[in-house]
Amino acid sequence: MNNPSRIRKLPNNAMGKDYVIGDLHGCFDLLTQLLDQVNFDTRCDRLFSVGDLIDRGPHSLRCLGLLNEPWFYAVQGNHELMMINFFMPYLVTGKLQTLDDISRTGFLEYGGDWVNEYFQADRECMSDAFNSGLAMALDMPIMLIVGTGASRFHVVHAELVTPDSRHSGQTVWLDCDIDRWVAGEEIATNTQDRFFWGRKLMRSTDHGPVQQGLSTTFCGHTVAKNPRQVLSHLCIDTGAFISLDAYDPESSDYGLTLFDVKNAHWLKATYGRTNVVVDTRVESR
Ligand SMILES: [Mn+2]
Repeated sequence: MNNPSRIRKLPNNAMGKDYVIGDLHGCFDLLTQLLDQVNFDTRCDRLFSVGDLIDRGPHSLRCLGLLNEPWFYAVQGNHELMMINFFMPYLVTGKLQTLDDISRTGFLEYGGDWVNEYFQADRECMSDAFNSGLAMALDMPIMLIVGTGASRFHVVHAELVTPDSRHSGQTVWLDCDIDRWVAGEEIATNTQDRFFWGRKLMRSTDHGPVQQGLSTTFCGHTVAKNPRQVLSHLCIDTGAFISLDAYDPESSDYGLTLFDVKNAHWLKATYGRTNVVVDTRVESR
């Protein structure tokens, strides 16, 4: 799956502000709340997403529709990847007899069952609205590089950890590695897998020494109550969909996090709470 164009480069934002949003998972209304709170200006501000727009929450297709907006930039998450793999036979043939997971991708079990609503059994296909969402998901990059020099930052779904860190002594990929991929060097499959699925950094307390040379890298994928930083990775998945869980006594500690890149502060919106929590603390390990 080598395709260097799947790393997208964007210039600095000279006009407005840049924000990064954690795993949306269909929680469109929490996003609206956050954008209202910061007076997000669609004419000059930009919103970057760490991926996983879909599954588990109530408005997956609306979240995918954000990809139509000129101010919205998202990387593919493992949930988009699972959806694409699930629908791959359909993408090839254009026909869909059932929604059974014949390729065993796990997509329906891990929150993808919302797609049932858009399955048109009589036409043996998905609805047009769904098809356009799926087409946009296919076109998402796997990494964003935003800005240059000191203001450069990256967006990736899970992590930029090297697969052979134990032997090479290099834990994370550096800006110079990423620049080589942009220039056309092949990205190995086991490297790309970690962009989508890796949890080494966020789960580990023994992550090796800090390595200079990796710009701030926003990621999601691994849930905790608040944003936290490990090496140059800043994980902002704070479990938006968990705040929907009425049976979890701690559900209101979770929510959707919006990170203001320049001012390094963040806001969290939670189902069941009317106020948006504003905070600056980022746990660092
Ligand atoms: Mn996720």
